[in-house]
Amino acid sequence: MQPSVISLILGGGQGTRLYPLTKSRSKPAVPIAGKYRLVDIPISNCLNSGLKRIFVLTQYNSASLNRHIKNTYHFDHFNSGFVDILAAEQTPENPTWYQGTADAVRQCLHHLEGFEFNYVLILSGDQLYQMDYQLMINDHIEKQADITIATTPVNFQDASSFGIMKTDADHNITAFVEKPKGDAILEWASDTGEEMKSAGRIYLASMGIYLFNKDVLFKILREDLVSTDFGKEIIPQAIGKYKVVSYQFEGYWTDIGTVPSFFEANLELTNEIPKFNLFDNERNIYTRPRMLPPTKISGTTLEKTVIADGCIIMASRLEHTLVGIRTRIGRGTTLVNCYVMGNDYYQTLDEINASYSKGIPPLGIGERCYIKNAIIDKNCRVGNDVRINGGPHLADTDHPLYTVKEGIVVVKKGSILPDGFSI
Ligand code: ADQ
Ligand code: ADP
Repeated sequence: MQPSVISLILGGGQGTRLYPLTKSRSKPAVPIAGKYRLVDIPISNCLNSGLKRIFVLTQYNSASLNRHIKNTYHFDHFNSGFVDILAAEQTPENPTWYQGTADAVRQCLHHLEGFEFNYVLILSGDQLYQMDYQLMINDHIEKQADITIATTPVNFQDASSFGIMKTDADHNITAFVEKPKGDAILEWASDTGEEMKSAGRIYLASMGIYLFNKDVLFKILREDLVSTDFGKEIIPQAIGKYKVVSYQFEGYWTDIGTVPSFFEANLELTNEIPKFNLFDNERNIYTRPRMLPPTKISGTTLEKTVIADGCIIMASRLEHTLVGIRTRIGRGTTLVNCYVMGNDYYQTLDEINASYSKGIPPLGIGERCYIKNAIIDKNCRVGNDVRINGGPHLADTDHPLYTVKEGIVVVKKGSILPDGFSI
């Protein structure tokens, strides 16, 4: 019999690092790879690992997340699978929102009590990777661990963004520090093997993926009502008290919790052999089946470009660009290093003509535009002759229609950029 596991996906706090993509939606609902949502990644990993009881913990019970989960993840009557959203709720015992990752899990424990399970798998909602959690679960059982943390070797530069640990020869974690800074990192080098060492990846980082024995998790979170975070408090305090083990993962894994990392991970999918494989017979990434028509392209030169379903593309050139569902791009337009998220619906020809007559561009990107280094969120109306030239020369800004973060221009959802607009 398979071990009995409940999966909890941490869907995000305020989502400030992904702002403005999280301005009107919760983080798990942010669209990635042209047709998926962030939350589809951990959910698909769970389903592909045979784990079908999944809760998504989120602060904002946004309509689009609800709709996405409801329309996508259906299980038949013959199995006990479900994907349920647990939004932060005020109760007499908990008058506040989730104060951090551990607090989010603590506040949800009462929802788990009616289920039978032995292990709780805690996952981040903002990472891009494909992982068979069953291998981690088997390792946890074999090593008789109380807590297992998935780990990956990182270099000096990245080490300050992660929980870094040391292990003994049996992979027991002997010390853990959350996001060490500066020279303090140097003390945390580990023997990660010759291959990793030659790439400079000598620091063992937590992937923020935790497997707990049920009793241990309940005990820790109910005895200590003060700690709010796994990385800062719960994990460091558990070392020495419990058997905390490292499970080293060697595959592609990247954190996509910030605008630059999100942008880079999406555009990486346009490479000839992307590190994240969407073209896999065994490991599907699931999402909402939308029954969209095939994409139509005319007169466009395409270079390293991925185009989702239901688009109408007349552009002259798309380069290193990811185009999301239902996108319309007009003649003479060039996009370079762009992620266009697409639209939620089509306009009829009458609606498009009515838009023009009111001087409002229709949904999509107009004619003769030049757009570089940008994310265009959903349902934007970009007029003709619009010029966006993102890059390090632009200072970080938050304009009503767009933001700039580290040179990446993010046009906010539903923005209208009139003809000739320039950034
Ligand atoms: P971070 O990713 O910086 O580090 P955190 O911001 O706490 O940690 O987020 C972890 C996950 O929980 C994210 O998916 C986030 O969206 C979600 N989350 C945060 N606050 C939440 C809340 N209040 N309610 C619901 N979900 C929430 C963590 C670990 C590090 C580890 C990195 C790996 O602390 O040790 O190295 O993950 O990415
Ligand atoms: P996705 O198709 O990416 O999964 P959503 O789950 O947000 O996106 O669904 C598309 C949304 O667009 C739905 O809320 C739908 O009601 C909305 N929508 C459809 N047609 C229109 C329209 N003509 N005007 C405004 N919104 C629309």
